[in-house]
Amino acid sequence: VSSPWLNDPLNLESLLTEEEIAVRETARQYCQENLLPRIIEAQRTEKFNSAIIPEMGQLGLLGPTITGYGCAGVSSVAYGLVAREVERRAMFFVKYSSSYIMARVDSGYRSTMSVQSSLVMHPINEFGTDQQKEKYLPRLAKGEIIGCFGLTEPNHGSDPSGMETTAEETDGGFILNGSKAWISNAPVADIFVIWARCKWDGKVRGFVLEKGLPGLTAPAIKNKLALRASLTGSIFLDGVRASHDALLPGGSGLSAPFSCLNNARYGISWGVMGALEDCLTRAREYALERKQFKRPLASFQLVQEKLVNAQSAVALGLLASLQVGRLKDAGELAPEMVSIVKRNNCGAALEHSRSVLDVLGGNACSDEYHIGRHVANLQITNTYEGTYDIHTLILGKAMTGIQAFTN
Ligand code: TGC
Ligand code: FAD
Repeated sequence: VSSPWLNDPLNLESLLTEEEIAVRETARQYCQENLLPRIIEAQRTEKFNSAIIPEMGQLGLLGPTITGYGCAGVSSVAYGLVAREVERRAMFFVKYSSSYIMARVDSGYRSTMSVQSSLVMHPINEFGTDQQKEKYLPRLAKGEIIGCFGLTEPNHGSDPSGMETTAEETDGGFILNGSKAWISNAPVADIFVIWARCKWDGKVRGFVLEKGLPGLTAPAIKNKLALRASLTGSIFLDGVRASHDALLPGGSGLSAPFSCLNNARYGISWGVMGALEDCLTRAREYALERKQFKRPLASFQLVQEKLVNAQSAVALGLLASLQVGRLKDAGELAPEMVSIVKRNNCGAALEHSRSVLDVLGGNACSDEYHIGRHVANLQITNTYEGTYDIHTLILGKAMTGIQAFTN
């Protein structure tokens, strides 16, 4: 059973421009042809495929909202649609043997891509000098080099204001000391956007450090339970000497890294809806095929409720992200809008993927059924870029004027 309504119950498609649909189609084709065949092996072996970033670069999927420097200059909605494609199944069906299988991909691939676009290219474009932009953006856009974003530290995750990493000025530039934890792309990064507290005025600033600087190391964190298709690492800065050119001069204070998070959080709100769409499609198909008590699972009311709840969450979540994207492109974005969609969509994706996993019964245990992989990933998408609870408190503060982060 298939119909356009199943894939797009509230006709999101009718709200997209031709250009956005074209970008989405490019991403979809790439994801199905190039990412899909790689995901099971990446999940099992935790091996990062270094071809992926240049492939995405060739298609203009990196830093796509930036104008110039070889970037595509498309809308924030187009960027969101790409994030969704990278995590979701394709809407078209792939004929395989005698049945049709659904194509699907992974939050880990989206993570790799969104760090490059929102957390590395964005701060360089926003806070960098012309020289830094010319030097890094075209190569990042092509995927010739890969970047990472180091904000979180071993002792400071939800509360980056306690940051211990420092930068001090010396004759030839700066010396950085400290460490970062759980940093996507770090083990393979060519450049590191590092946020450090500057000793001369106590303010947080960003620095672009290049791989190979003495004292800079980024070991991988192995044996992760989630996001196994993307690489995550620690970063150690032991008296790293950087030249004056490393400083991103256009932003100081925590608002600089936080403004980068607005972009990435927005993209995640689309991406996780893609992952939930994949879970939903698989659970629905399974429920139609599998029989117990001489009836398809799909005929049981309790199973139908799980599917309906997940479908409604996807349909509403996508429309909310679309609206935030439109406001972003119109220059009318407030960070609280991003908190609403990041919190709502990540929370809903985790809740409903977990619920439809039950439909698989014992097969939930097999990686070939994929939903369990998404559930593990969605636990982390609900955590990084501000946990669900931290976004609750951001919104609680906005609603009441009272901050509830500390006493
Ligand atoms: P607070 O006093 O509220 O704010 C400090 C300054 O920052 C400004 N600000 C923002 N500016 C732009 N956008 C936002 N979203 C902003 N939020 C705050 C604020 O106006 C103020 O500016 P100014 O000029 O007055 O100085 O700061 P706080 O220390 O009380 O922070 C509160 C809190 C909890 C909201 C913040 O610490 C927070 O967001 N915590 C969560 C940390 C987080 O999200 N970390 C993410 C790390 S990166 C990551 O996870 C990447 S995963 C990527 C992947 O693999 O896909
Ligand atoms: P903690 O801050 O210790 O929080 C633990 C729990 O306490 C959470 O449930 C939290 O909601 C709760 N809590 C904390 N404070 C409060 C409070 N005031 N009130 C109520 N509850 C509270 N970071 C980067 O900088 N760059 C990256 O590229 C990056 N990639 C990541 C990739 C992966 C795979 C993972 C797992 C993490 C990544 N992170 C990255 C780090 C991520 O942003 C942090 O894990 C996240 O911000 C939470 O911080 P924490 O892990 O220190 O948890």
